[in-house]
Amino acid sequence: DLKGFAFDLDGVIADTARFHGQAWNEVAKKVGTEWTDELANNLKGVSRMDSLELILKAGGHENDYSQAEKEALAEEKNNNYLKLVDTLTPADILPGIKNFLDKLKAKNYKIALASASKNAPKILKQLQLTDYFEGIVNPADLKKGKPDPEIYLEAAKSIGLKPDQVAGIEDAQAGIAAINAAGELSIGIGESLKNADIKFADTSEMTLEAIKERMA
Ligand code: B16
Ligand code: MG
Repeated sequence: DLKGFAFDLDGVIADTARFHGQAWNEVAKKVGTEWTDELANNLKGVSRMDSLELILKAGGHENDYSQAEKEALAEEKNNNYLKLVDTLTPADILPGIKNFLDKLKAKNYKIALASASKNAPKILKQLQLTDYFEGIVNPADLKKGKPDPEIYLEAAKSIGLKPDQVAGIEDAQAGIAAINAAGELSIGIGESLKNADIKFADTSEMTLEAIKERMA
């Protein structure tokens, strides 16, 4: 029986991907990697340092920077990203998400956050959504990122549920893989996602009724 939901943040709750993109684009320019839509897409759900590695690799620069230089680049990206995050308000919550959270709360579903972002608590606060979440996984505690199931297993644990009682909601392919590997019901936002148990074109179409209908 479905008793809880684990939410990804970037791409599900708010469109912070455009801010990540803007901030990484600056880094890409600096290291001499061409910025493409494909590269931007591959960074979804991927941790900060792994994202930097992908950007360096895309331009053939993976051996050009020391660990300290990489950390400085990641910090610079994060500082630029945080300036953009500061502008977020509740008006930036993606369509339908507030209603969906209200509905889940009213029906006593447990709600957890399974975001790879170390900035997730700050973003939830700016969107005024913090109180909906009974469990928030701290990505700093994880050994492996998405597509590893760890973050979704921890999300279920954080709300006291077994994986088969939880549905995970994701916009990234690595996230869907993580949910499936955790043994949870996978809900994908985006028609191009593969292997999602249930898919919606965008967040506005995701309702509890539609999910139940498609589970039956
Ligand atoms: P930070 P999600 C992910 O969030 C983003 O999709 C990804 O692009 C980002 O690199 C990652 O968080 C880490 O974010 O630098 O803020 O720690 O989709 O898992 O909610
Ligand atoms: Mg995401």
